[in-house]
Amino acid sequence: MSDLTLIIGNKNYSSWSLRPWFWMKHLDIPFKEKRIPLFTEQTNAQLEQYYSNYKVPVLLDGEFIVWDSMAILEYLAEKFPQHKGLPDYFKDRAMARSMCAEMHSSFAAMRNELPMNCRKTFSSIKLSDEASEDIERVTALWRYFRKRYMDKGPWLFGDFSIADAMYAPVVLRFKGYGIALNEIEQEYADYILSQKAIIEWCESGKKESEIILMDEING
Ligand SMILES: N[C@@H](CCC(=O)N[C@@H](CS)C(=O)NCC(=O)O)C(=O)O
Repeated sequence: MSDLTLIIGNKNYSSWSLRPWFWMKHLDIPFKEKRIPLFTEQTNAQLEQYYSNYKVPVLLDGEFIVWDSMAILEYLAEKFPQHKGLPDYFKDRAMARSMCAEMHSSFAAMRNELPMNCRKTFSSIKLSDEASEDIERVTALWRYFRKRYMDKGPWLFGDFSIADAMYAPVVLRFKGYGIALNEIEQEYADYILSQKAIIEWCESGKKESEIILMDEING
């Protein structure tokens, strides 16, 4: 019997929180959820106890604390080995790790200019060259891996993996800002958007009333 609690930020805005939340919901891993609205006067005091440098997401497994979305996903994959986090073959696993690491360490312009905001939809948006290059790179990655693993299943590496959880928030960014995608990437994005867990997350996000001004972009 596990005693998992996932500490998340605002569902409307917190793209990093969505990664492990999507993983757990999609795989029916039971957990409690504790939402801490970000950038309020109380946020730091509420997050201090988790040793996460005042950031979400944080996973509590009983008294045990894991922070950082990627570390949480890896922890969950090890705790529940029936839900494989990464592909079986070691070279496929290496590629999935490359892709996750790139998501974790790159795409600053895309993140800044397209903050996740489930409430907003834009038909188009003016982007810097850097953000456009980030988008091209992400879509090239999706295209490459979808083509490569197309016959194994609908996810990036055929089966659902940590890579899909890592990139799901990007799908919401692209949808929200009306980023045009080619057929293969659009098919992947639509598949993510059709997932029950993603729909549930977005519905909850839209109902939240907090406004984080720096994440509110005017088209
Ligand atoms: N690398 C961390 C980043 C976590 C992160 O920056 N979370 C944002 C929310 S999406 C946060 O907590 N921001 C609050 C702050 O920076 O004070 C992860 O993947 O979990």
